[in-house]
Amino acid sequence: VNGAQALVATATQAGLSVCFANPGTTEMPLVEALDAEPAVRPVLGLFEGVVTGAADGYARMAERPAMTLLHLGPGFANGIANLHNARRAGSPVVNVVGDHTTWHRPADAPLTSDIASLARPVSHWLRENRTAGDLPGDVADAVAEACSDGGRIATLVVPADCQQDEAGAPVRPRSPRARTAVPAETVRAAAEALRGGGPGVLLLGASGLSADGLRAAGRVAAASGCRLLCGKFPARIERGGDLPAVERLGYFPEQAAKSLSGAAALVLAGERSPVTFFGYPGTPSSEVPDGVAEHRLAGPTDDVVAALEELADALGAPPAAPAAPPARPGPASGPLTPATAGQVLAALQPEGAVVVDEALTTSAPYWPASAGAPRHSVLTITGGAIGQGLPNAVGAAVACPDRPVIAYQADGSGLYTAQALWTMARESLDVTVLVCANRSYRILRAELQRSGATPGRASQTLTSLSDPAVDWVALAAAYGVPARQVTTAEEMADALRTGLTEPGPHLVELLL
Ligand SMILES: Cc1ncc(C[n+]2csc(CCOP(=O)(O)OP(=O)(O)O)c2C)c(N)n1
Ligand SMILES: [Mg+2]
Repeated sequence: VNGAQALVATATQAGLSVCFANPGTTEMPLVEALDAEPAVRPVLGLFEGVVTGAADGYARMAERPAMTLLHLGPGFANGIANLHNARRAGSPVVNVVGDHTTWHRPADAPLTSDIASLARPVSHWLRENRTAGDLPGDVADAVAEACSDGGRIATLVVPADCQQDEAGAPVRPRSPRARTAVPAETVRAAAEALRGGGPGVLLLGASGLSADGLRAAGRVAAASGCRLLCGKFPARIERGGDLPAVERLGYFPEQAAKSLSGAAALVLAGERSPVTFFGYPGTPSSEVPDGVAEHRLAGPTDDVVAALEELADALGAPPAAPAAPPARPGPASGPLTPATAGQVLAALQPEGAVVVDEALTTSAPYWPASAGAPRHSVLTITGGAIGQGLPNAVGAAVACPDRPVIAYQADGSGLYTAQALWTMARESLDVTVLVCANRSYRILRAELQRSGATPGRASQTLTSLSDPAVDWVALAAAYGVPARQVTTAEEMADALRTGLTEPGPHLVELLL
């Protein structure tokens, strides 16, 4: 077997079954090796941001890594923004980056670059493979690293000759490091803090937002009276049905302050201590109000679920009881606004839906409206690098072929990685894309307004998406996705029902 065949066999044995790819000449031996391995599904992305964002969405839903296949430094660089989101999400991802044949590097051919320097900031683990003989072991290490601590980004650079040369046999899977157990005294301290008398807040993140984590958190809330919150942009949260409802920390500093005000104790369970999204003059970075005692029960890479269960036990909480779901909104009518659009989606999303929320300024009213929807998962833009939504939806649909995926998608952000629509069509993915066409970078206008600036020509030009307006129906059609534009809540409901009923991808342009 050559290096490429040993790489694919080693990865397959370790449980990888999907390769999101945009290959070039230096990856051709790997493409040939995939030809001979039916257990791995090859999925083409037409831009590397689609490839890496799909791997992130896949990892969040499958809870195991996909492989990405990327072309040298420039190909990797195109995928960095969504690897940044994946790193922030704690998603397991195995990047395989082809490089020039080792003896060709000194020739400084056009595609030569410093791949390691590009990869390091978004990779928890990075290795440059040197020989075909090392390759199976390097791959086994990469997969184990990606699966460690709940999820990490592992990047392996593989020269073309190492893919072609004779390698040894594939290597058996290596054990990942488990999430770190939380010490008993840390649990005791958190219990003490929540028992302390004043109102408590339990701020949940990472695996604390899984169904098991939420049920344990519900027990903690029942025993202590604390409120349940999650961070601004959770990687994945289970919601709806009989799960305890969780408030989401507000985006702007004053909204976050409101969420946390009045708390006597703040216990972090899988979430970092909250900070403002940007540095606003006169506003401290930390969002923890003065006088609130902060306790870290568990960090994102810890075993948050076990820590929450132990905390509930320490508080003497009874076993988890199903929460009474809040009311689900009825149908909306009239013009489309963030409120009516969110209401329509919350009213119609089916049981088991995966909602990828990159709707930015349109999505706020959707969150409370959907608390009473049937059980579903929500994925959000963890690292703030826009262009995550459509690729995440691709990956989620590949990971969960039996669940409907709904991409609630802001228009400007959607245009960063619109090529993902083609992959949805190519792979017949069951995704309904709801594009929130406000035809502007609306959030940037809000930020400009907050800063007190008087908008001038540049502010207008650099935040407008009209003139010409993007024709999403034509754009979707060009990528092979049937689409429709709607202007009222009733039309949106009709188009959403069609998208959810018919197989394959659909796009609905919501004219807001
Ligand atoms: C990779 C990247 N580039 C640029 C930005 C800056 N940015 C943040 S939001 C935004 C525009 C968002 O507009 P849209 O997606 O239409 O959402 P809306 O604000 O209209 O709801 C931009 C350009 C970013 N966050 N990430
Ligand atoms: Mg917009």
